Amino acid sequence: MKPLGICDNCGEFEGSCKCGKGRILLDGKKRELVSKFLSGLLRHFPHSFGIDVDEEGWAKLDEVAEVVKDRHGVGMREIELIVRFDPKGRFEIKDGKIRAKYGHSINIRVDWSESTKIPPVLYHGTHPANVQSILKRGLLPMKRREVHLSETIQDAIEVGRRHHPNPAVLAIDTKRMIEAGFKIRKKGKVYTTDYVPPKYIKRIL
Ligand code: HQG
Repeated sequence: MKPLGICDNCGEFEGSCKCGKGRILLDGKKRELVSKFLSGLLRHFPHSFGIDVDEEGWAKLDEVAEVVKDRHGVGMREIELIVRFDPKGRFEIKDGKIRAKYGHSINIRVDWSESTKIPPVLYHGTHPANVQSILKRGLLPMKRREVHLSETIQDAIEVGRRHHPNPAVLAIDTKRMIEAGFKIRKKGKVYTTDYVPPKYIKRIL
């Protein structure tokens, strides 16, 4: 990941600032480390660190910042930079609170969406060994609260590469799903749903 920093002239920046006088607050490695910790904390294990999460996934930002400070030695400003420049829109900060937008395993409400404009086809990248089962049983949330879909084939390949170097890609007929009454939600750069039945799934790669 690119570094994140702040500059008196240019403000917050990713990579390098225009005037060259900016200060890096997080190098690429540290940025990724803290971002992954925040994802884990807000999606999977808030309670292990004494963090309370409300029914929509919100935690108090100052409490989260304290945990991040203890664990990684960086503060509120670094967290705000990570959230602002996150390439997938993983997090949201509002009214002194922070949440992960998607990816949860903890039991929170997921029935909200940033848009009702859903592309007619979305994609899902996975381990090739999962395809047979998916075509038989449909796409299930497995250990998470939702099924996650990508807007482009390239994004789906990247998601799938977390599971296998040469992932399978499935096309999901979201237009027909919506016509049939299924809800698709937009959260950051990602789309989510509760379940995709086999009849809306076609393997394309
Ligand atoms: C598979 C990351 C067999 C499914 C990513 C997937 C994403 C089945 C795996 C987000 C199945 C679950 C989520 C069935 C589903 N039979 N296998 N019936 N139904 N599966 O990690 O979508 O970078 O929970 O294909 O980029 O890979 O962390 O889901 O392979 O956006 O922000 O079960 O997490 O985002 O794996 O990833 P995961 P995912 P971040």
